[in-house]
Amino acid sequence: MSKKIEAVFIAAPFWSYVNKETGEFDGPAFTSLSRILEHFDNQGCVVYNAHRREKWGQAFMEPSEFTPLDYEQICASDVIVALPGSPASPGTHIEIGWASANKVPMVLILEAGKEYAGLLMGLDKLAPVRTLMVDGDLDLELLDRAIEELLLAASDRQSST
Ligand code: 5HM
Repeated sequence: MSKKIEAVFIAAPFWSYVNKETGEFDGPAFTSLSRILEHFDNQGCVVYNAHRREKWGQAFMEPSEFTPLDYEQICASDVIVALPGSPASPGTHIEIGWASANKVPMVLILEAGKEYAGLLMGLDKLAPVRTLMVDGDLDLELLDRAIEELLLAASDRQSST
């Protein structure tokens, strides 16, 4: 039987997607991120996400506020879905480090044909990580399946200790 997710954290590039002159958030990034957020909203779980919390850049929090908050929310999540960005989002890479160090199950979403840090590609060797290579729209069924596998593996690990 599949385990229900109670809380998910969605990490993705933020600062670089906000136009500093107009304050507008990047249109295509808004569409693809909103699709992921709504997917988890529809599952009835708690969805932690800075972009929505900070009104897509209209209400940026201070680093002294969002840094401990993001860390706590990642550690309180059953799973983190992370889009590291290429060019790399510095904040998302820090969050990926926090999640992997705390063994929070994680799905990495990478875009085909883009360059990523070698450390991302090897992360599944030290933490519960599944990587989805995406060409076009993210397949939400594949995302759910990756999460299900991660949670199943995590509960197997727990029951064997
Ligand atoms: O460096 P960048 O802004 O791309 O980092 C994005 C990640 O940092 C997001 O996943 C978000 O959780 C966090 N973040 C935040 O919580 C980032 C910013 C802006 O730098 C912010 N709040 N205001």
